[in-house]
Amino acid sequence: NESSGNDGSGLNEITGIDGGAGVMSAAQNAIDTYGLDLALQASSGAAMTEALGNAIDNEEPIVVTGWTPHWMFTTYDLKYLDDPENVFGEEESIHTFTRDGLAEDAPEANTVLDNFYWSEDDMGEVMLDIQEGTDPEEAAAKWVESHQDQVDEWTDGVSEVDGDSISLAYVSWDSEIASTNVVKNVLESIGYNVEINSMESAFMWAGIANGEQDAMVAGWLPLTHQEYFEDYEDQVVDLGVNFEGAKTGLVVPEYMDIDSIEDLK
Ligand code: PBE
Repeated sequence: NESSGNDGSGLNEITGIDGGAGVMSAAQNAIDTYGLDLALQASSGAAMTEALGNAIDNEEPIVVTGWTPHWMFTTYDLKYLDDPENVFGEEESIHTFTRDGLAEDAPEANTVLDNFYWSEDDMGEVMLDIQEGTDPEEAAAKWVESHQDQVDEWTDGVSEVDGDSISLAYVSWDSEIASTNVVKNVLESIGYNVEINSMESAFMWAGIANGEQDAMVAGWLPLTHQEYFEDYEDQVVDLGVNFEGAKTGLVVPEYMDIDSIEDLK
């Protein structure tokens, strides 16, 4: 019967995302640390959520590399598996980074990037809208329009520019699609010509470090992007936290009869 594997016994893989994601290194660590007989399957954020949706439709067992903020916790009944060995770390923050020199070259953008800060509800609103089919640019515009007071604080005292170019690097994770599009919209509202460039995690970090990209709002610290951060620490500018209370881990549907990563052994 279909649900017989919901104690985890029938599982042979962890459904992962893109290989460069920090949560993938952490998942591999979990496999090693807990001695799990599971293969870590790389794919993409979109393929992972599709597999999750399909499994839930059939009440089948599945374990995915998950993170918060993410719309999947709004759409589905899910739980993080306990992580007694603390492989996935504690709550994290998302930081904004720029290339060296952006503050001098584009002080107006730098101020907005520095001021950018929002909550789980804020990001959740944009993510869910995109998930329900709204184009990311349009979802961002809608959010900005309905949170004008908050956005005004990010642009407070900033003068307009005349079509100066700025590039934002990001990875196509649902959370970062949302944040990057919102920041793009706000920078455009003060006159910037903004290009957003989707790429793999390693290129995002390297692009900021070598100055090919101006900024990103997708640095997960202290753990998820620790290795990237250590590689590039001296070549990037950390503008600080734009989101608090982020988290990563192994996630399963609520109907599964397991509560801990140890139960996957
Ligand atoms: N994530 C979402 C990323 C950071 C943002 C958790 C998938 C990662 O694992 O690198």
